[in-house]
Amino acid sequence: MRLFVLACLIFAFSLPAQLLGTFSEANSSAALAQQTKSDRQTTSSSKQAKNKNSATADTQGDEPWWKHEVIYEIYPRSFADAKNTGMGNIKGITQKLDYLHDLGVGALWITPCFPSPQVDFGYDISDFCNIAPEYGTLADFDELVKEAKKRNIRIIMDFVMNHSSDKHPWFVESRSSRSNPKHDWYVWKNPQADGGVPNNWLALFGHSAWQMDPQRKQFYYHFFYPEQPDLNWRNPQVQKAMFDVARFWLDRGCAGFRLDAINTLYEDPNLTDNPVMPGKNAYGDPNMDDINNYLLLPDIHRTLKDLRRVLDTYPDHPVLLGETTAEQLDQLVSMYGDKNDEIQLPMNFRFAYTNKLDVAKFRKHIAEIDRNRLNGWPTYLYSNHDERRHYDRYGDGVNNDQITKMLAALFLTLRGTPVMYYGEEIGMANNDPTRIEDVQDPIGKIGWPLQKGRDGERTPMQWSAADNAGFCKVKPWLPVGANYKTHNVEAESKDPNSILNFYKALLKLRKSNRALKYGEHVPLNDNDQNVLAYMRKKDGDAALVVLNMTPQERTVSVDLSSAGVNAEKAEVLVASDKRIQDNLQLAQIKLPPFGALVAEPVLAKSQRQIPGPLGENPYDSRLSRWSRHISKKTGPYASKKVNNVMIWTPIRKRPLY
Ligand SMILES: [Ca+2]
Repeated sequence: MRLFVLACLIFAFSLPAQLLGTFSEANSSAALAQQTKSDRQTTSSSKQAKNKNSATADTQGDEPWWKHEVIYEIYPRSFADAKNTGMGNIKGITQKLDYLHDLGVGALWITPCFPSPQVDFGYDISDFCNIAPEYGTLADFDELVKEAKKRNIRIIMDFVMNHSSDKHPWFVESRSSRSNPKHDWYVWKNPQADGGVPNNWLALFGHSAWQMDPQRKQFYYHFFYPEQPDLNWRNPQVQKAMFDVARFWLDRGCAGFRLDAINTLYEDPNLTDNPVMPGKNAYGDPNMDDINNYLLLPDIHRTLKDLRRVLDTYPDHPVLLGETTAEQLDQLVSMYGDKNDEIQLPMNFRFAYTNKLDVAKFRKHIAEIDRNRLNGWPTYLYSNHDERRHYDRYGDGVNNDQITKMLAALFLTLRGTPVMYYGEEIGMANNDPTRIEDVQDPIGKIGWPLQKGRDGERTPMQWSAADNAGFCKVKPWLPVGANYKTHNVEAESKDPNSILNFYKALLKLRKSNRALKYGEHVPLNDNDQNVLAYMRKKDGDAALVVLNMTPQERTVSVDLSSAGVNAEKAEVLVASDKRIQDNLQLAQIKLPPFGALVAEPVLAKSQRQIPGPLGENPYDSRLSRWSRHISKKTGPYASKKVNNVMIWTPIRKRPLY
């Protein structure tokens, strides 16, 4: 996705008058833009235009796309319904590509839309190489890839490696006898002497992880539902068959995979019992430490390296985005691979699990992953189809919009790749069922009322204030969120202060601003428990981010000199609130409650520009006007009289450090 703000064409016929000023008042494009700005929007656009120009000169343009594009997760059942069936489909996504392009995201991760009995809403797959009829056809998928590519948007598919549906032909064959060619494609074990289950392992969705098959008179293992038998990854034929699945989608133009539940791929071959902990879980089972079947066994790294080698044979840097819910930092970091040869983007769930605006905690999470021992690229997210929407998780019920904006400013300005969840850009809230009979998600049915399931975060995208939020005209598969009248794409597109337009401004800025794109992360004000501040800096450019995580107005002082930046002022790049004024004094930045500011530190006006060598007169006598051509090539000029002769010099911006 490459949505650039139009560059400001400032070299109009008024330019000569500007150039005839004194040396120190010579005009750079930024200065001209400053003179014409009338409001925050103008400031933002001008700065982005300036930054776009500097991005043009990037020398790091060969970096893989996934370092700089934002990934947007789509739950296809709920995103867009092109057929008015009450549930979303592939054609619906294609129809919304212009919206996604305008938003500024660069890749779509689409959760499973493969043929499936829908026991686990698509994560029980009965054909890995097809599209489910309710979502469309392979032709629809090809059309989506083609149309997305036109808009510089890539498609990432969900890859469920751990298991298939029990209706998949592989499992049907495997369970048919103990001697068929696929008898060892799943994890089969004999009962214990008393007929009991092989060990005490529990399924994530409740009760024993072992299911007796009456035909084979053996148990098969399932980490999730019994309808989702685990594949046996110790069988090389399984690996080959699954890597062929990966090639199938890569050959169709898929830009990579999100690896579902990758931690569950291998189990302890000795079937060691898990330690039992005190108390019971939401399903009434004993609490357990799943160390022997939810463990990053060494085998996983061999498989991931092999998979990465498959991807690396394709052009344009296909990516692996991992559902890596490791509790220990080092487990997470290990997923990059010891030579960065496994998952490029292991998702860091620490933001998703932080439900408090705790400045110290955020600071710690960022530092840990930003300086990880393998120098792996950080990946951040707040919400997804399994996690409650962060609009509610962090919201205080009063300032949810401001809090959502502030959190957006955080993960869209960090060094790393953010993964958005559809609808977060308009402030969609959870809409949890209130009666068990309304629950669609099976875990909500099993675990009610302690576990209400994941329906609440999977409600239809809110496109407008029309019935069913403009998603469809029939009853949608889940009721739309309660705030759809105010929080929808149509309404927020028209409101310059909406969450949506704030996301758009940040998404544009992070592409064009060199410091945000390439800069190192420099934490600031380490002891502040109320305001999170940091800087991104790169080769003379810097961007400052200041986030008020409290409901009180805060005034902070930011000293950049320890990071080698001597600026005393800053200009707003993007701000969450109109009350945040430009021309900021770094010693006294005032932020409203939950205010968010992204600013560019600037030198004092008299220090901003330095003269270059004596230059030619940019006045083009052949054209009898000030040549835009020359000015564009050489930059702005300044003039001064020496011995009554006008001398012209190109000027350039003095680096901040
Ligand atoms: Ca497994």
